[in-house]
Amino acid sequence: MKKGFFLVLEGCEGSGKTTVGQWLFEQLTASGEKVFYTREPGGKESPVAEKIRTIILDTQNNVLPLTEAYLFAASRAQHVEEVIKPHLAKKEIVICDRFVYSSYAYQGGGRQLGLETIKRLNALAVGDLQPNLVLLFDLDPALGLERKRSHRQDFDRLDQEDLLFHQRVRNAYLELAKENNTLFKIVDAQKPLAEVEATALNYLKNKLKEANYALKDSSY
Ligand code: Z5A
Repeated sequence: MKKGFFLVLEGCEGSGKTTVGQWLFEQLTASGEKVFYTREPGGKESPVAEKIRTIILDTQNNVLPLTEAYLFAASRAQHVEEVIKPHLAKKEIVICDRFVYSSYAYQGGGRQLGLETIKRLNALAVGDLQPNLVLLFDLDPALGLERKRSHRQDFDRLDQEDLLFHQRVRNAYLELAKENNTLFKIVDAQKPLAEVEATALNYLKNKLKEANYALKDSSY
């Protein structure tokens, strides 16, 4: 059973979720909370999941859509059991940069394998693990790709997809958020970074309270 607090960050390329996630990690850690930061595909403390990540993202690999979906799910199955659940059992706040909703949006929407197929394929990998909160950093993919290109030279297999693919991903995310509006909170990622961070922190604080999570610093 989950005892900690499970926060998931989702969004299209360059939406800023990693930047904001790291900032949230620092804020919480500075106020004395025990926080664990990880990401998918792969995951901190999971060599097997990391090996699967390299297969998925390698631009030299011709990975077919269904194979790709299984690889993401396989990496997740390892990450959930080996990393996420044990940290939650220690009552920590787990921040996960991408989770199963990325598969719903990228493989279900982007690759057009369909949401139901991807849900079925991930059911065993995720089991009964449910996040307390999903922050969706929403941004026009054209802008996100531009942000990414201005800061990085290396692009993985999925980054290299065309704009239409990324627009399908965004639409799938927005549809998920609409259907699960108590779990998802949408953050406008086009706003200046300080504003995005403040909005994300505010949503997180409210959910921590709602979940009766025992914060070390009760004034937080
Ligand atoms: N994938 C999948 O298909 N299915 C799955 O199930 C899973 C993943 C789990 C993983 O790539 C790829 O796998 C990903 C989805 C797919 N692929 N694509 N395409 P990754 O792990 O290497 O990286 P990522 O998760 O895609 O991260 P990202 O999109 O590259 O970045 P981000 O976390 O969204 O953004 P960032 O790095 O925090 O920010 C990007 C830049 O923008 C950076 O220079 C910031 O300083 C800047 N930034 C951030 N916020 C702002 C604001 N508000 N204003 C201006 N500039 C900003």
